[in-house]
Amino acid sequence: MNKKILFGLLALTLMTVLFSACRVIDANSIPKNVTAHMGAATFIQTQVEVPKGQKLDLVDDVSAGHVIKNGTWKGSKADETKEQGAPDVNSTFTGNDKISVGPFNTAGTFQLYCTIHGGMNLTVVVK
Ligand SMILES: [Cu+2]
Repeated sequence: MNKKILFGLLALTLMTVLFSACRVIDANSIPKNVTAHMGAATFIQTQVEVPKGQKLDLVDDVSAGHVIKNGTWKGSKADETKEQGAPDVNSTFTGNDKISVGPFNTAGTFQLYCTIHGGMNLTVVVK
């Protein structure tokens, strides 16, 4: 009789521990990456701020493709300079897709550009 009660208590304790261990995580509480959206031949916002250590989601909202790399358009010339501390970025978009770049682990200002579309620049400020 006593053994049965003891076993019951033990099972109850075990179940309490198990249930409290698998608490529900609200999807909205998970930090999301900062996003930079792309149109047909431009970045929708030309500057984004990324918290240090986080990634950046590049989102192609249209059917046009893009090739995003480190560097910037200076007039009609592409300057492929990669700043010190910048993550390697070389992402090919085929349209209506999303690629995460980074993480950006160094504070500073970093330039990204599209090799296909002249003047398509994005400034990433990492703080
Ligand atoms: Cu482009």
